[in-house]
Amino acid sequence: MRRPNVLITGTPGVGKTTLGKELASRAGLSYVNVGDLAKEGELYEGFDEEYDCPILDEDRVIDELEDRMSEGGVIVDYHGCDFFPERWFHIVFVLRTENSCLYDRLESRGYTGKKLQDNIQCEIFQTLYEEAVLSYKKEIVHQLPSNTPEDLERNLDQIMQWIEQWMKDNN
Ligand code: DAT
Repeated sequence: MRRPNVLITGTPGVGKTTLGKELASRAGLSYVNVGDLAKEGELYEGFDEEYDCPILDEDRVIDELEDRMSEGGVIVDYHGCDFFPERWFHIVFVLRTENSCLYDRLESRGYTGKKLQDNIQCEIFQTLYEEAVLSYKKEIVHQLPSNTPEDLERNLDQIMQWIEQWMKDNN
């Protein structure tokens, strides 16, 4: 049976992991957190002193995932989306969170100073949404509000419906 690949992207803290894991469990799809994958496989190509974080080796991430993606049925979670092959994804969701809400989430994650401010700006400037519409066909890119537990449930229901319909149409 063919199954779709779903990309969940957005600024850190918008709720990608929370949504992605629950969606994978409800839909019976597999879940890949690209940040964790990189950490486990040390898929890095240097260190960014300014942001105090390792630099992702995008080519190795792609090599690592290629076989799984071509099988289908994978939910990918990452705060970036322009380096994945466009053909991988059948649908792209960009989660969006209001600034004050995102600020609280990132602060409680221990973000401070420049890192905190840069992530808030990233959300204000819709950086990930713009990256998504430049990288994928506009028709497959959808923004979803991710502020409250009610938003989470609504997003889960909507994506589940989309997945079920996709499976009917493609099998
Ligand atoms: P991300 O993977 O985008 O970095 P996360 O899933 O780790 O984000 O969520 C960050 C925090 O926000 C975490 O404490 C769970 C909470 N959260 C996620 N989605 C939410 C929602 N729709 N409503 C309220 N809190 C949410």
